[in-house]
Amino acid sequence: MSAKSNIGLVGLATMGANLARNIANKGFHISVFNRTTEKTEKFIQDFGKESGGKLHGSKTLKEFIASLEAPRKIILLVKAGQPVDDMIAELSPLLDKNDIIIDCGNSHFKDTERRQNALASQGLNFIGCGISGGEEGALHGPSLMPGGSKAAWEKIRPIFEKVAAKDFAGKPCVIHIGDLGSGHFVKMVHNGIEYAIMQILAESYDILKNIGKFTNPELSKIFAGYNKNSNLKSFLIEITTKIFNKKEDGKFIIDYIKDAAGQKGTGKWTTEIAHDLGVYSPTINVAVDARIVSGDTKVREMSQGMLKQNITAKKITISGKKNLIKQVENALELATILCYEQGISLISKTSKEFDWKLNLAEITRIWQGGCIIRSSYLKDLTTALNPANEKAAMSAFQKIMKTLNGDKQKSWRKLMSLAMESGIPTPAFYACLGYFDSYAKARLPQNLIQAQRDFFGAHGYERTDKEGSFHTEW
Ligand code: 2AM
Repeated sequence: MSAKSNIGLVGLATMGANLARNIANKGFHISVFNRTTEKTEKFIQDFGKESGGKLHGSKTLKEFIASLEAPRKIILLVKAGQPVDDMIAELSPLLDKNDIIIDCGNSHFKDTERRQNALASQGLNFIGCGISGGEEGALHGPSLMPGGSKAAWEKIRPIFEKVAAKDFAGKPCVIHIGDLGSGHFVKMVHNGIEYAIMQILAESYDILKNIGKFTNPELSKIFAGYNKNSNLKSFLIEITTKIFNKKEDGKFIIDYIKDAAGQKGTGKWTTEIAHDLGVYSPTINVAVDARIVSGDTKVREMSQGMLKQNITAKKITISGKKNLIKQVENALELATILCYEQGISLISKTSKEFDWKLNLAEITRIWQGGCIIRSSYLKDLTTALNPANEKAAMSAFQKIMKTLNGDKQKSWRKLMSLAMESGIPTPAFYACLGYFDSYAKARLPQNLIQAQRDFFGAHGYERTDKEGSFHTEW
């Protein structure tokens, strides 16, 4: 190759390989490097032709660095954690001032800030870029959430804007999120919302399967119906309809998948920062817990015989089944809105705390395409969060409030009673309703907690009828 590549990428696992192909398909020359050289060779063998000669494999890091135009732009897609630090340590001595490393892995935003500081002292730029959309997104257009130096962003912008998915209006699903670790932070909260929505979908499945007695093909049809609702139409529901229909060797795969859900940490990190900053995000907390208990298989198997659910099973009628489908739809619709709300509140509070000045409307806009939580509801949410058009924002906000406050809420409450009576655990649905009910009350019962704290620890309390701090000899 005579001319130099526009960008480089290190790490050719599925996400890295697909992102590299996407970049080449968009017309950019890209050099790739992988620790295990055979993977690089196979990658070029498999996809070099499709790229029209735009993918260039390097056997050594030196060769890789030499193949890149200045300032060098290097995407890292190696395993999160120590491998990122290892790669940075190997790369940085070979780089020149103003070169840019872009970590597209799921790194903790505090790690990103540590790396940014370390590299800044060497005159190097480090961008922490969240990427969502899974393998398909990486290949055809992900949602990209880069954070770090604005000047460095401007250098990668032409490539990233071409590579990203498109929003509802056809604009790229990427913006400069903000300074420091804000890009990885926003991606982390995106994943927190993803955890919450996936959990309410799993609980909906449980209710429909075990109370409604619906079969897998029926479940697929029900979820396809939900996907016609403009507040629910989403990637997650779309894939759910496909999952229920998928057979292997004549068997529905869903019935044979073990129920222990995996997690890589972004959900837990979201709950940690929410607790640190005092942001109420109960559904994200519960979703993380639900994965934990799902993995506690042995204990559940042991306790199943001991813990007897004292319930009277009711037979469901045809009209009861129809009603149940609607109730679950209503519950899902309102709970989903509240899942997004919890994530947005966390981003908003963190932005203020760290003085990041994040643009909430733009953040939800870039989630409209490519990413796992893309959903048609994000159109209204983006409009509601955009202060630039006050009238439209107010109208979108009122529309959302009307949905939350209307008859669907009553239907959701009835469903929760039914789930409780039937012994179906729906902690994420309860958490969403608890979130709503807590904010719907100007006065909560924690006056009692304050009294108890003062009783046993003389912690003092404030009063509603006079100023100051008080203590009672109880
Ligand atoms: P490998 O193919 O040589 O294992 C996901 O694991 C990607 O991260 C893979 O491309 C993997 O390279 C790479 N990776 C994991 N640990 C790494 C490390 N310590 N240094 C460099 N690359 C690493």
